[in-house]
Amino acid sequence: MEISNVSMKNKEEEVETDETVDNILAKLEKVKDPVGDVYRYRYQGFWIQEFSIKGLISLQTRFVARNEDILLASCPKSGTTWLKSLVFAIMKRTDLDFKPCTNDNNNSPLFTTNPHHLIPLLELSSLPIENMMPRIMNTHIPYSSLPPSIKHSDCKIVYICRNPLDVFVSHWHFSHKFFGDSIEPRHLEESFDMFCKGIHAFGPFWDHVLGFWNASLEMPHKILFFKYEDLKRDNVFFIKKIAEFLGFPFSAEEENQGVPKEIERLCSLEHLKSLSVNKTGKYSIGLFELSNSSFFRKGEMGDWMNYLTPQMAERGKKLIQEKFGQSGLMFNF
Ligand code: PAP
Repeated sequence: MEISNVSMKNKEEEVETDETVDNILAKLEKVKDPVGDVYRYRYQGFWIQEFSIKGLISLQTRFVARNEDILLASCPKSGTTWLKSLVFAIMKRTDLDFKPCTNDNNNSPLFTTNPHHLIPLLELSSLPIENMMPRIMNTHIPYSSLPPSIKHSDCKIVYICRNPLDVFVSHWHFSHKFFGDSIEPRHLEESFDMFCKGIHAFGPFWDHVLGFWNASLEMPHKILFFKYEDLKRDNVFFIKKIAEFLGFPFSAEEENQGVPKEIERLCSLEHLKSLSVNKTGKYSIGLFELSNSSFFRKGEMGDWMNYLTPQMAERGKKLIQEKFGQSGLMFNF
């Protein structure tokens, strides 16, 4: 494909590359979302919006992972913001300027910066933060489409997944933030129908999750896979597990000082949500600008019960059983 030499091209030729991407898009199957003026394109087996496909193509051709890199991966609305804050706090905990600390001594950047600004979304910026050591980045790109250097280097991947029905409901609310009053009740049913057909942000959900799940079974040293629900049930246990997996375990002294507990508090939904940066700040996604507050809502397990009809829930559960039944991965309802 012409795009493969993109990094060596001059500015004029890069315009040509953009056109080539547009040519690729023009050939893809696309479906309009029931909510807002959004199209999803089927690219390499997954339903992705235009700006993310452009970012993904650019990544696949330009990005070179390093052995010490850390990649946080997820299907949107599975706990990405939480994971970003936790991994940032874990990895920066010994740096004096970044120490987690409590409100009495609030020198962690998490007090003043939204986690999405601390850890870039690769397909959006295509750039890790170079002066951050190790480089920590995040992606919603499915496992099968990751740049080869991520798969073949020693770079570590931490994947978070969540009950699919809660993911759907969380995404539904997120769409509200974008399109507000233009949403009608029938859109919930239409959106759910599409979700069940696999047409969802970086869907099919089950293919996204199973891609990383299966890879984590093959390469447990490279991919740490866990659930939002488990993280909620025992946050400190997983904070320690993540630290260990990333090669930066807590010392006995740190444990005695209660550092993992401090990180739990710092990164809790209640705490992050209460910070002025997350109440008033802005974040850009593609052509949209949204408030940082859109990333913090309820964070409850089973919130789907408040929105899905019994028929919708039944259909969802059946589908999940069908898609995940053989995998060994279970979701509780
Ligand atoms: P993203 O993929 O667009 O970055 P993501 O952070 O994965 O979004 O999902 C947002 C969900 O995580 C929201 O869930 P809800 O809609 O069911 O409430 C949000 O409330 C939840 N969330 C954000 N931060 C935290 C946190 N620190 N702890 C627990 N849940 C959180």
